[in-house]
Amino acid sequence: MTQAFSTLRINSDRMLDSFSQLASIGATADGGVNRPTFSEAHLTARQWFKEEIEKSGLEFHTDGAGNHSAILKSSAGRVAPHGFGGAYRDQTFLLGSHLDSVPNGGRFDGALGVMAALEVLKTVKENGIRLKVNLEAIDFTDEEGTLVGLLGSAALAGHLHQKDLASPRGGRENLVAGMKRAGLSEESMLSAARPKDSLAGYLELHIEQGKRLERAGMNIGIVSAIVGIWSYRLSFIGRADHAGSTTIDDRLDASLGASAFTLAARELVMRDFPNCVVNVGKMDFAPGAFNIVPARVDLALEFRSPDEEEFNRLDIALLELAQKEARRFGLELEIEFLGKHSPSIMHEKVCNAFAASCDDLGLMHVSLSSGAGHDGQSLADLCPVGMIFVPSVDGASHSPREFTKWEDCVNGANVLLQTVLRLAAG
Ligand code: HGY
Ligand code: MN
Ligand code: MN
Repeated sequence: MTQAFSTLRINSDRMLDSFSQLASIGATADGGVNRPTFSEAHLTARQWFKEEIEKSGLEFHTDGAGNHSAILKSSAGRVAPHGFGGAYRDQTFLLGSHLDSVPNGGRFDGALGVMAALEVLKTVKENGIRLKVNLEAIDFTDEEGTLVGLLGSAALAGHLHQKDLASPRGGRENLVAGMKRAGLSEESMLSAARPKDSLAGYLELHIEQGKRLERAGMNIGIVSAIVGIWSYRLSFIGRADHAGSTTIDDRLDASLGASAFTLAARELVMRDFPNCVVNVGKMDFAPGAFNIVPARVDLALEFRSPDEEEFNRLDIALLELAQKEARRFGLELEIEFLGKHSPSIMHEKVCNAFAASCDDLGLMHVSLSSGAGHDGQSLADLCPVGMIFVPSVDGASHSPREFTKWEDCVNGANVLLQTVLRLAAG
Protein backbone atom coordinates (compact mmCIF):
# COMPACT_ATOMS: atom_id res chain seq x y z
CA MET A 1 0.00 0.00 0.00
CA THR A 2 1.50 3.39 -0.90
CA GLN A 3 2.98 5.28 2.03
CA ALA A 4 0.65 8.24 1.27
CA PHE A 5 -2.34 6.51 2.78
CA SER A 6 -0.67 5.18 5.93
CA THR A 7 -1.14 8.46 7.83
CA LEU A 8 -4.79 8.80 6.85
CA ARG A 9 -7.26 8.66 9.76
CA ILE A 10 -11.05 8.83 10.02
CA ASN A 11 -12.74 11.98 11.36
CA SER A 12 -13.63 10.78 14.87
CA ASP A 13 -15.80 13.80 15.76
CA ARG A 14 -17.86 13.34 12.61
CA MET A 15 -18.27 9.60 13.30
CA LEU A 16 -19.23 10.30 16.94
CA ASP A 17 -21.86 12.77 15.73
CA SER A 18 -23.37 10.20 13.34
CA PHE A 19 -23.19 7.44 15.96
CA SER A 20 -24.91 9.62 18.57
CA GLN A 21 -27.69 10.63 16.18
CA LEU A 22 -28.27 6.98 15.30
CA ALA A 23 -28.24 5.92 18.98
CA SER A 24 -31.10 8.34 19.63
CA ILE A 25 -33.37 6.44 17.20
CA GLY A 26 -35.22 3.77 19.17
CA ALA A 27 -33.29 4.78 22.28
CA THR A 28 -34.40 3.19 25.56
CA ALA A 29 -34.30 4.97 28.92
CA ASP A 30 -31.40 2.83 30.17
CA GLY A 31 -28.95 3.71 27.37
CA GLY A 32 -29.80 0.96 24.92
CA VAL A 33 -31.83 0.78 21.73
CA ASN A 34 -34.91 -1.17 20.74
CA ARG A 35 -34.83 -1.52 16.92
CA PRO A 36 -36.02 -5.02 15.99
CA THR A 37 -36.13 -5.63 12.24
CA PHE A 38 -38.77 -3.61 10.39
CA SER A 39 -40.04 -2.07 13.60
CA GLU A 40 -40.89 1.63 13.35
CA ALA A 41 -37.58 2.50 15.04
CA HIS A 42 -35.63 0.31 12.63
CA LEU A 43 -37.33 1.82 9.57
CA THR A 44 -36.70 5.31 10.99
CA ALA A 45 -33.02 4.45 11.46
CA ARG A 46 -32.82 3.27 7.84
CA GLN A 47 -34.46 6.46 6.58
CA TRP A 48 -31.96 8.49 8.65
CA PHE A 49 -29.08 6.41 7.18
CA LYS A 50 -30.36 7.08 3.63
CA GLU A 51 -30.46 10.86 4.30
CA GLU A 52 -27.00 10.72 5.89
CA ILE A 53 -25.66 8.99 2.77
CA GLU A 54 -27.21 11.52 0.40
CA LYS A 55 -26.02 14.48 2.53
CA SER A 56 -22.46 13.20 2.25
CA GLY A 57 -22.59 13.08 -1.55
CA LEU A 58 -22.35 9.30 -1.70
CA GLU A 59 -24.71 7.23 -3.83
CA PHE A 60 -27.61 5.51 -2.03
CA HIS A 61 -28.56 1.99 -3.05
CA THR A 62 -31.07 -0.52 -1.74
CA ASP A 63 -31.99 -4.02 -2.91
CA GLY A 64 -34.85 -6.52 -2.80
CA ALA A 65 -33.84 -7.66 0.69
CA GLY A 66 -33.96 -4.10 2.00
CA ASN A 67 -30.18 -3.88 2.46
CA HIS A 68 -29.27 -0.17 2.54
CA SER A 69 -25.91 1.01 1.18
CA ALA A 70 -23.71 3.99 0.57
CA ILE A 71 -21.59 3.61 -2.55
CA LEU A 72 -18.39 5.35 -3.53
CA LYS A 73 -17.76 4.49 -7.13
CA SER A 74 -14.26 3.62 -8.20
CA SER A 75 -12.38 5.31 -11.01
CA ALA A 76 -13.48 2.47 -13.29
CA GLY A 77 -16.30 0.81 -11.37
CA ARG A 78 -19.98 1.18 -12.15
CA VAL A 79 -22.82 -0.21 -10.04
CA ALA A 80 -26.27 -1.57 -10.72
CA PRO A 81 -28.98 1.03 -11.37
CA HIS A 82 -30.84 2.16 -8.23
CA GLY A 83 -33.53 -0.27 -7.09
CA PHE A 84 -33.88 -4.02 -7.14
CA GLY A 85 -31.72 -6.22 -9.31
CA GLY A 86 -29.47 -4.96 -12.08
CA ALA A 87 -26.17 -6.51 -13.07
CA TYR A 88 -22.98 -5.43 -11.33
CA ARG A 89 -20.32 -4.81 -13.91
CA ASP A 90 -17.36 -4.10 -11.65
CA GLN A 91 -16.15 -5.37 -8.32
CA THR A 92 -17.24 -3.85 -5.04
CA PHE A 93 -15.46 -3.93 -1.70
CA LEU A 94 -18.15 -4.27 0.98
CA LEU A 95 -17.88 -2.90 4.52
CA GLY A 96 -20.68 -2.87 7.01
CA SER A 97 -22.83 -4.47 9.66
CA HIS A 98 -26.48 -4.02 10.73
CA LEU A 99 -28.81 -1.34 12.15
CA ASP A 100 -31.41 -3.76 13.51
CA SER A 101 -31.08 -4.67 17.20
CA VAL A 102 -32.33 -7.39 19.51
CA PRO A 103 -35.31 -6.33 21.63
CA ASN A 104 -34.05 -3.84 24.26
CA GLY A 105 -30.44 -4.28 23.12
CA GLY A 106 -27.33 -2.12 23.14
CA ARG A 107 -26.47 0.89 20.99
CA PHE A 108 -23.10 -0.46 19.70
CA ASP A 109 -24.02 -3.93 18.33
CA GLY A 110 -24.09 -3.51 14.54
CA ALA A 111 -24.45 0.26 14.65
CA LEU A 112 -20.74 0.84 15.26
CA GLY A 113 -19.83 -1.24 12.20
CA VAL A 114 -22.22 0.61 9.90
CA MET A 115 -21.15 4.05 11.16
CA ALA A 116 -17.46 3.15 10.84
CA ALA A 117 -18.02 1.83 7.31
CA LEU A 118 -19.80 5.05 6.32
CA GLU A 119 -17.02 7.11 7.88
CA VAL A 120 -14.41 5.17 5.89
CA LEU A 121 -16.22 6.01 2.63
CA LYS A 122 -16.48 9.69 3.64
CA THR A 123 -12.75 9.78 4.45
CA VAL A 124 -11.73 8.09 1.20
CA LYS A 125 -14.02 10.40 -0.80
CA GLU A 126 -12.87 13.68 0.77
CA ASN A 127 -9.22 12.69 0.27
CA GLY A 128 -9.87 12.03 -3.43
CA ILE A 129 -8.45 8.52 -3.25
CA ARG A 130 -9.31 6.69 -6.49
CA LEU A 131 -9.59 2.93 -6.13
CA LYS A 132 -10.05 0.35 -8.83
CA VAL A 133 -13.06 -1.11 -7.00
CA ASN A 134 -16.24 0.49 -5.72
CA LEU A 135 -16.51 0.88 -1.94
CA GLU A 136 -19.87 0.12 -0.36
CA ALA A 137 -20.96 0.67 3.26
CA ILE A 138 -23.91 -1.64 3.93
CA ASP A 139 -26.60 -2.06 6.58
CA PHE A 140 -27.76 -5.68 6.27
CA THR A 141 -31.39 -6.56 6.93
CA ASP A 142 -32.31 -8.61 10.02
CA GLU A 143 -28.85 -9.71 11.11
CA GLU A 144 -30.20 -10.43 14.61
CA GLY A 145 -32.81 -12.94 13.53
CA THR A 146 -35.82 -11.43 15.22
CA LEU A 147 -37.41 -12.55 11.92
CA VAL A 148 -35.05 -14.90 10.05
CA GLY A 149 -31.39 -14.18 10.92
CA LEU A 150 -28.58 -13.01 8.62
CA LEU A 151 -31.46 -12.34 6.23
CA GLY A 152 -30.03 -9.49 4.15
CA SER A 153 -26.56 -10.96 3.81
CA ALA A 154 -27.93 -14.41 2.91
CA ALA A 155 -30.16 -12.81 0.26
CA LEU A 156 -27.29 -10.77 -1.18
CA ALA A 157 -25.08 -13.88 -1.27
CA GLY A 158 -27.75 -15.96 -3.02
CA HIS A 159 -28.10 -18.30 -0.02
CA LEU A 160 -31.72 -17.36 0.78
CA HIS A 161 -34.38 -19.83 -0.35
CA GLN A 162 -38.15 -19.88 -0.13
CA LYS A 163 -37.99 -22.54 2.61
CA ASP A 164 -36.04 -20.11 4.82
CA LEU A 165 -39.00 -17.72 4.65
CA ALA A 166 -41.70 -20.38 5.12
CA SER A 167 -41.20 -20.99 8.85
CA PRO A 168 -38.68 -18.45 10.14
CA ARG A 169 -37.74 -18.39 13.82
CA GLY A 170 -39.48 -15.06 14.32
CA GLY A 171 -42.78 -16.39 12.96
CA ARG A 172 -44.14 -16.29 9.43
CA GLU A 173 -46.84 -13.74 10.24
CA ASN A 174 -44.30 -11.34 11.75
CA LEU A 175 -42.09 -11.73 8.67
CA VAL A 176 -44.94 -11.06 6.23
CA ALA A 177 -46.15 -8.03 8.22
CA GLY A 178 -42.58 -6.70 8.52
CA MET A 179 -41.84 -7.06 4.81
CA LYS A 180 -45.09 -5.24 4.06
CA ARG A 181 -44.12 -2.33 6.32
CA ALA A 182 -40.73 -2.16 4.59
CA GLY A 183 -42.20 -2.36 1.07
CA LEU A 184 -40.55 -5.71 0.41
CA SER A 185 -41.85 -9.09 -0.67
CA GLU A 186 -40.77 -12.70 -0.74
CA GLU A 187 -40.09 -12.27 -4.48
CA SER A 188 -37.93 -9.19 -3.96
CA MET A 189 -36.01 -10.91 -1.15
CA LEU A 190 -35.25 -13.87 -3.37
CA SER A 191 -34.14 -11.56 -6.20
CA ALA A 192 -31.46 -9.73 -4.21
CA ALA A 193 -28.58 -12.09 -5.03
CA ARG A 194 -25.54 -10.41 -6.54
CA PRO A 195 -23.39 -11.96 -9.28
CA LYS A 196 -20.96 -14.37 -7.64
CA ASP A 197 -17.87 -12.44 -8.81
CA SER A 198 -19.13 -8.95 -7.97
CA LEU A 199 -17.56 -8.72 -4.50
CA ALA A 200 -13.86 -8.08 -3.97
CA GLY A 201 -14.19 -8.64 -0.22
CA TYR A 202 -16.16 -7.98 2.96
CA LEU A 203 -14.82 -6.40 6.17
CA GLU A 204 -16.73 -5.81 9.38
CA LEU A 205 -15.91 -3.93 12.57
CA HIS A 206 -17.94 -5.14 15.56
CA ILE A 207 -17.85 -5.00 19.35
CA GLU A 208 -16.53 -8.23 20.87
CA GLN A 209 -19.61 -8.88 23.01
CA GLY A 210 -17.35 -10.79 25.41
CA LYS A 211 -14.61 -10.20 28.00
CA ARG A 212 -11.46 -11.56 26.34
CA LEU A 213 -10.05 -8.32 24.88
CA GLU A 214 -10.74 -6.35 28.06
CA ARG A 215 -9.18 -9.06 30.26
CA ALA A 216 -6.11 -9.37 28.00
CA GLY A 217 -5.68 -5.58 27.68
CA MET A 218 -5.81 -5.86 23.89
CA ASN A 219 -6.96 -3.07 21.54
CA ILE A 220 -8.17 -5.19 18.61
CA GLY A 221 -9.41 -8.76 18.15
CA ILE A 222 -8.81 -10.26 14.70
CA VAL A 223 -11.57 -12.81 14.18
CA SER A 224 -10.34 -16.25 13.08
CA ALA A 225 -13.74 -17.96 12.75
CA ILE A 226 -17.46 -17.36 13.37
CA VAL A 227 -19.64 -19.96 15.09
CA GLY A 228 -22.56 -21.62 13.45
CA ILE A 229 -26.09 -21.27 14.90
CA TRP A 230 -28.98 -23.79 14.76
CA SER A 231 -32.52 -22.94 15.94
CA TYR A 232 -35.54 -25.08 16.89
CA ARG A 233 -38.94 -24.61 18.42
CA LEU A 234 -39.62 -27.48 20.87
CA SER A 235 -43.21 -27.93 22.05
CA PHE A 236 -43.82 -29.98 25.20
CA ILE A 237 -47.49 -30.98 25.17
CA GLY A 238 -49.42 -32.17 28.24
CA ARG A 239 -52.98 -31.57 29.39
CA ALA A 240 -54.75 -28.56 30.88
CA ASP A 241 -56.24 -29.37 34.30
CA HIS A 242 -57.49 -27.58 37.39
CA ALA A 243 -54.43 -26.41 39.35
CA GLY A 244 -56.19 -26.94 42.65
CA SER A 245 -58.23 -30.10 42.41
CA THR A 246 -55.82 -32.17 40.27
CA THR A 247 -53.37 -34.12 42.41
CA ILE A 248 -49.68 -33.57 41.59
CA ASP A 249 -49.16 -37.18 40.47
CA ASP A 250 -52.18 -37.00 38.16
CA ARG A 251 -50.92 -34.13 35.98
CA LEU A 252 -49.48 -33.99 32.49
CA ASP A 253 -47.67 -30.75 33.22
CA ALA A 254 -45.88 -29.38 30.14
CA SER A 255 -43.81 -26.99 32.25
CA LEU A 256 -41.99 -29.89 33.90
CA GLY A 257 -40.70 -31.31 30.61
CA ALA A 258 -39.61 -27.87 29.35
CA SER A 259 -37.86 -26.98 32.61
CA ALA A 260 -36.17 -30.37 33.02
CA PHE A 261 -34.93 -30.21 29.41
CA THR A 262 -33.53 -26.69 29.86
CA LEU A 263 -31.52 -27.68 32.92
CA ALA A 264 -30.36 -31.00 31.44
CA ALA A 265 -29.31 -29.34 28.15
CA ARG A 266 -27.00 -27.00 30.08
CA GLU A 267 -25.42 -29.95 31.90
CA LEU A 268 -25.04 -31.93 28.66
CA VAL A 269 -23.22 -29.11 26.87
CA MET A 270 -20.96 -28.30 29.83
CA ARG A 271 -20.06 -31.99 30.20
CA ASP A 272 -19.79 -33.24 26.63
CA PHE A 273 -19.58 -30.17 24.32
CA PRO A 274 -17.28 -27.65 26.05
CA ASN A 275 -16.72 -25.73 22.75
CA CYS A 276 -20.44 -25.16 22.31
CA VAL A 277 -23.23 -23.17 23.92
CA VAL A 278 -26.97 -23.77 24.23
CA ASN A 279 -29.68 -21.24 25.00
CA VAL A 280 -33.39 -21.38 25.76
CA GLY A 281 -34.27 -17.73 25.13
CA LYS A 282 -38.04 -17.93 25.45
CA MET A 283 -40.78 -20.17 26.84
CA ASP A 284 -44.44 -19.58 25.97
CA PHE A 285 -46.97 -21.25 28.26
CA ALA A 286 -50.50 -22.12 27.11
CA PRO A 287 -53.16 -21.47 28.21
CA GLY A 288 -51.00 -19.47 30.67
CA ALA A 289 -53.01 -18.82 33.83
CA PHE A 290 -52.30 -19.12 37.55
CA ASN A 291 -54.90 -21.81 38.07
CA ILE A 292 -54.44 -24.04 34.99
CA VAL A 293 -51.87 -26.84 34.75
CA PRO A 294 -49.82 -25.84 31.65
CA ALA A 295 -51.04 -27.80 28.65
CA ARG A 296 -48.26 -26.68 26.32
CA VAL A 297 -44.87 -24.98 26.49
CA ASP A 298 -43.19 -23.72 23.31
CA LEU A 299 -39.48 -23.34 23.88
CA ALA A 300 -37.04 -21.34 21.70
CA LEU A 301 -33.87 -23.43 21.47
CA GLU A 302 -30.63 -22.18 19.93
CA PHE A 303 -27.24 -23.84 20.03
CA ARG A 304 -23.86 -22.87 18.59
CA SER A 305 -20.64 -24.61 17.60
CA PRO A 306 -17.44 -23.63 15.77
CA ASP A 307 -17.39 -27.09 14.12
CA GLU A 308 -19.90 -28.59 11.63
CA GLU A 309 -19.32 -32.23 12.69
CA GLU A 310 -19.73 -31.35 16.39
CA PHE A 311 -22.98 -29.61 15.47
CA ASN A 312 -24.45 -32.85 14.14
CA ARG A 313 -23.54 -34.72 17.35
CA LEU A 314 -24.91 -31.95 19.55
CA ASP A 315 -28.11 -31.79 17.47
CA ILE A 316 -28.75 -35.53 17.99
CA ALA A 317 -27.90 -35.38 21.70
CA LEU A 318 -30.20 -32.43 22.41
CA LEU A 319 -33.19 -33.86 20.53
CA GLU A 320 -32.76 -37.23 22.26
CA LEU A 321 -32.64 -35.41 25.59
CA ALA A 322 -35.85 -33.54 24.77
CA GLN A 323 -37.62 -36.82 23.91
CA LYS A 324 -36.38 -38.37 27.17
CA GLU A 325 -37.62 -35.49 29.37
CA ALA A 326 -40.98 -35.46 27.54
CA ARG A 327 -41.45 -39.20 28.20
CA ARG A 328 -40.43 -38.73 31.83
CA PHE A 329 -43.46 -36.51 32.42
CA GLY A 330 -45.86 -38.31 30.06
CA LEU A 331 -45.76 -35.50 27.49
CA GLU A 332 -45.83 -35.36 23.71
CA LEU A 333 -42.98 -33.54 21.96
CA GLU A 334 -43.20 -31.55 18.72
CA ILE A 335 -39.94 -30.48 17.07
CA GLU A 336 -39.80 -27.67 14.49
CA PHE A 337 -36.45 -26.92 12.81
CA LEU A 338 -36.13 -23.16 12.28
CA GLY A 339 -32.93 -22.84 10.30
CA LYS A 340 -29.18 -22.94 10.64
CA HIS A 341 -26.09 -20.93 9.77
CA SER A 342 -22.83 -22.82 9.28
CA PRO A 343 -19.58 -21.91 11.01
CA SER A 344 -17.11 -20.06 8.80
CA ILE A 345 -13.38 -19.45 8.75
CA MET A 346 -12.13 -15.92 8.08
CA HIS A 347 -9.82 -15.34 5.11
CA GLU A 348 -6.10 -15.46 5.90
CA LYS A 349 -5.23 -12.59 3.50
CA VAL A 350 -7.73 -10.34 5.26
CA CYS A 351 -6.59 -11.39 8.75
CA ASN A 352 -2.99 -10.62 7.78
CA ALA A 353 -4.00 -7.23 6.36
CA PHE A 354 -5.82 -6.38 9.60
CA ALA A 355 -2.73 -7.39 11.61
CA ALA A 356 -0.45 -5.23 9.44
CA SER A 357 -2.78 -2.25 9.87
CA CYS A 358 -2.83 -2.76 13.65
CA ASP A 359 0.96 -2.86 13.70
CA ASP A 360 1.18 0.35 11.63
CA LEU A 361 -1.26 2.01 14.04
CA GLY A 362 0.61 0.74 17.11
CA LEU A 363 -2.41 -1.24 18.31
CA MET A 364 -2.08 -4.51 20.24
CA HIS A 365 -4.07 -7.30 18.57
CA VAL A 366 -4.93 -10.92 19.17
CA SER A 367 -6.63 -13.60 17.07
CA LEU A 368 -9.90 -14.90 18.54
CA SER A 369 -13.01 -16.77 17.44
CA SER A 370 -16.48 -15.24 17.50
CA GLY A 371 -19.17 -16.77 19.74
CA ALA A 372 -21.65 -14.43 18.07
CA GLY A 373 -22.98 -14.91 14.57
CA HIS A 374 -22.30 -12.22 11.96
CA ASP A 375 -23.17 -11.39 8.36
CA GLY A 376 -19.68 -12.33 7.22
CA GLN A 377 -20.61 -16.00 7.50
CA SER A 378 -23.13 -15.52 4.67
CA LEU A 379 -20.43 -14.15 2.38
CA ALA A 380 -17.44 -16.34 3.24
CA ASP A 381 -17.92 -18.57 0.19
CA LEU A 382 -18.26 -15.60 -2.19
CA CYS A 383 -15.24 -13.44 -1.38
CA PRO A 384 -12.45 -12.91 1.19
CA VAL A 385 -14.15 -12.03 4.48
CA GLY A 386 -12.65 -10.69 7.70
CA MET A 387 -13.76 -9.10 10.97
CA ILE A 388 -12.22 -7.15 13.79
CA PHE A 389 -13.52 -6.69 17.33
CA VAL A 390 -13.05 -3.85 19.77
CA PRO A 391 -13.38 -4.39 23.53
CA SER A 392 -16.77 -4.54 25.24
CA VAL A 393 -16.73 -3.14 28.78
CA ASP A 394 -17.43 -6.07 31.12
CA GLY A 395 -18.31 -8.10 28.00
CA ALA A 396 -21.88 -6.78 28.09
CA SER A 397 -24.01 -7.00 24.94
CA HIS A 398 -27.61 -7.70 23.88
CA SER A 399 -28.36 -5.49 26.86
CA PRO A 400 -28.59 -1.75 27.58
CA ARG A 401 -25.38 -2.27 29.61
CA GLU A 402 -23.50 -2.63 26.29
CA PHE A 403 -20.61 -0.14 26.15
CA THR A 404 -17.34 0.39 24.25
CA LYS A 405 -14.99 3.31 24.94
CA TRP A 406 -15.02 5.83 22.11
CA GLU A 407 -11.23 5.62 21.78
CA ASP A 408 -11.63 1.89 21.03
CA CYS A 409 -14.36 2.65 18.46
CA VAL A 410 -12.00 5.09 16.71
CA ASN A 411 -9.16 2.53 16.79
CA GLY A 412 -11.44 0.02 15.10
CA ALA A 413 -12.54 2.48 12.43
CA ASN A 414 -8.94 3.43 11.64
CA VAL A 415 -7.94 -0.24 11.32
CA LEU A 416 -10.92 -0.68 8.98
CA LEU A 417 -9.83 2.33 6.89
CA GLN A 418 -6.21 1.28 6.66
CA THR A 419 -7.12 -2.31 5.80
CA VAL A 420 -9.57 -1.36 3.07
CA LEU A 421 -6.92 0.81 1.48
CA ARG A 422 -4.31 -1.92 1.87
CA LEU A 423 -6.57 -4.49 0.17
CA ALA A 424 -8.47 -2.31 -2.31
CA ALA A 425 -5.62 -0.10 -3.41
CA GLY A 426 -3.15 -2.93 -3.80
O1 HGY B 1 -26.92 -13.66 18.00
C1 HGY B 1 -25.85 -13.35 17.54
O2 HGY B 1 -24.90 -14.09 17.65
C2 HGY B 1 -25.66 -12.06 16.83
O3 HGY B 1 -25.67 -11.02 17.77
N1 HGY B 1 -26.68 -11.86 15.85
MN1 MN C 1 -24.20 -7.77 15.70
MN1 MN D 1 -26.29 -9.03 18.12
